[in-house]
Amino acid sequence: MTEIARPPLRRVAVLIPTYNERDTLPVIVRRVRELIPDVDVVVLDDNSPDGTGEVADTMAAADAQVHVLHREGKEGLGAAYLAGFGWAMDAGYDAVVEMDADGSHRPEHLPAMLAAAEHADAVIGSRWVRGGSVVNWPLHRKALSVGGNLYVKLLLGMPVNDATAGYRVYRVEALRAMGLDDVESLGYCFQTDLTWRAVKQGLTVVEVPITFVEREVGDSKMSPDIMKESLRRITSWGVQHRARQVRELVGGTREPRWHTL
Ligand SMILES: Nc1nc2c(ncn2[C@@H]2O[C@H](COP(=O)(O)OP(=O)(O)OP(=O)(O)O)[C@@H](O)[C@H]2O)c(=O)[nH]1
Ligand SMILES: [Mg+2]
Repeated sequence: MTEIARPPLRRVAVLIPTYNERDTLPVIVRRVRELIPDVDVVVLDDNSPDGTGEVADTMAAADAQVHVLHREGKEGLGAAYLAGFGWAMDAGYDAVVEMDADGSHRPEHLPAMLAAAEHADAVIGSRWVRGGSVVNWPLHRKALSVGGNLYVKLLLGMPVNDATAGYRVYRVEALRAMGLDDVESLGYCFQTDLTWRAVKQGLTVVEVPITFVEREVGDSKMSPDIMKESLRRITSWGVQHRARQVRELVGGTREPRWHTL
């Protein structure tokens, strides 16, 4: 069980990873800045061929609270976020927010999520708790998300309903406690990976209901490889976790560290 101090959140950075989001990015940045003027925005661009990086530079030149991290090429969501976390820690932020560029993560939910983060180490904007919902998702996307979360729960037994969600707040002290040096997850599996690390550390993870709205413009970056990576890694963590539980049960050393199924 890791107890970390939770001073009031003063400096918050909203991290927005982008790959070919030149049409969506200006809209989301403007909405964040208008709705929650105190928070800063950091765009994490993987050298998008469509010129998203230059669009971000133009916004940063006009607004001192908008920053851009230019990365060399497409290395996946996980790598972009790890770079963003490091940048935000060095710059002295108290917390970071993970937010997609495509409008799926509505800034209107952020005040409630930040309020929850005053008393939590990590906050997940959750589609699958009471009050949460998804708008404009075809049935197969819903099935994938519900099925994926069910699989995560069965294997890892985490008390989290939307472990794959990408709209989050982390206190920087929580990120430090989670030990992110050996994170290998590249794609969206990164989200489950970090949830698992937070739960294993005994950190307080809170879910706040959100309405997730499917993107209307731009292309999805979801791919079969990203899904395969999730399946492979989650299965491997689950097998290790369940084997450890069996060993503890047989050896009589089991201690209830967190609620498990
Ligand atoms: N920097 C960076 N950003 C990425 C990468 N892959 C995806 N993203 C960004 O991560 C966010 C989520 O990606 P989406 O394509 O919207 O994924 P999704 O929400 O699962 O798919 P849709 O439902 O179709 O929108 C977007 O802001 C993307 O631009 C990457 O390799 N590098
Ligand atoms: Mg999306």
